Amino acid sequence: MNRVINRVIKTILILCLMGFLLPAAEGLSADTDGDGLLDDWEINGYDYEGDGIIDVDLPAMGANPLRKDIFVEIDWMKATDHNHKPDAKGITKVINAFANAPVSNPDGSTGIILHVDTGNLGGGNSLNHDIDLNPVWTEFDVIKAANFAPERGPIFHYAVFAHQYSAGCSSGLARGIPASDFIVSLGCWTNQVGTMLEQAGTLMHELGHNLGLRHGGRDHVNYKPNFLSVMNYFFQTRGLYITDKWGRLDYSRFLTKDMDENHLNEKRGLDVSGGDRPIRRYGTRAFCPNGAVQNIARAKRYVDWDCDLNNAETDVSVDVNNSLNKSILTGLSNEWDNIVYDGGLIGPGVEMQMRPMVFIMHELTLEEDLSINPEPLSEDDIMDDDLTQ
Ligand SMILES: [Ca+2]
Ligand SMILES: [Ca+2]
Ligand SMILES: [Ca+2]
Ligand SMILES: [Ca+2]
Ligand SMILES: [Zn+2]
Ligand SMILES: [Zn+2]
Repeated sequence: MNRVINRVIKTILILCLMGFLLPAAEGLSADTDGDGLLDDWEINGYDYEGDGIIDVDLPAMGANPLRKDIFVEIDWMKATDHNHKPDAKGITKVINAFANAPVSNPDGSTGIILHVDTGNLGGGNSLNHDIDLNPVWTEFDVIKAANFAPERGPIFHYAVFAHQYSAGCSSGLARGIPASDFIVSLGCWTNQVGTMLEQAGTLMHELGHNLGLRHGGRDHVNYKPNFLSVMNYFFQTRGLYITDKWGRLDYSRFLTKDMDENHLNEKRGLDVSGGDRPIRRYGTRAFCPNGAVQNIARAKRYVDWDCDLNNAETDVSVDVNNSLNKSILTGLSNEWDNIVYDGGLIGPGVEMQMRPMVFIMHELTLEEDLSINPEPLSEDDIMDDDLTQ
């Protein structure tokens, strides 16, 4: 009884500190920061069965009721000669990408706190090696049932770093858009586990699908030069290009204008609403008319879209995303603003109101990755500082 009273008093105190005028009972079902995790869970912890015992101690894990938090548990397969445990540096890169997100919080801060549990929060662990998850979600669910605490369901995304699935060389798979389960499967990539950057980019790509993001922003159109995001296959395994280096992990944060492939003005480059400043150090990538990928060091102006060594033409026509037709490639507002925090099992009352989900038919394969990235990156090509804007 004392514990319950203490909890109520603590809640009231915190809600008062938060400036709430609502009665505590209403405050308890609120989600002030809009991250899908109720204020009550973030302040008191999450009580799965409603028996007064906290099952997921969110405050101890660093949750903040006034800042957006996303929790991910990762388990990984371990073989005798290789280990799919994600590189800690890659995890840090993804955490930094979310911390730098242009997303505002009720406490006046910006950014999203990404909590990745590879054992540090008591959940992540190694798994027996299975060379092929097949049928993929059937085998995934067997692993999940044995390695993921059900009381974490409304809080944590669950990820398995696996070898391969469905007898193919696909880099990963999210359960849907949005969802709360995903797989990273780089068994066909470098050393059977992928490089740090391949792992980090694919982790952020698949998590992005769980958070409602698509390959082309609002649509599924891939390889748009005006979509600077790890959701674009151009940037999944090497990150964005900025200040002459690869490796910036981000979802699109730019107000890029539409590109009309029938009428491209090379002088304008990547047109961004409000001027060049936000993209002044960014490059991009595009397909040339001969099907080769060109890397463009500075995308803000004078981009030779048709690859004829003249970058100042004002009306050229090129299928820059190699979709085999020429169309208008829609630009995007801040993709970070479109994040869906309560996809899949995340959040309260999920049985009653599961969000509609789109299934993903195809993900980046090794063959497709090699077709756009025939040469591996050297260490010199990759940035070492995450935070340089
Ligand atoms: Ca919340
Ligand atoms: Ca929060
Ligand atoms: Ca686990
Ligand atoms: Ca040209
Ligand atoms: Zn393996
Ligand atoms: Zn994808």
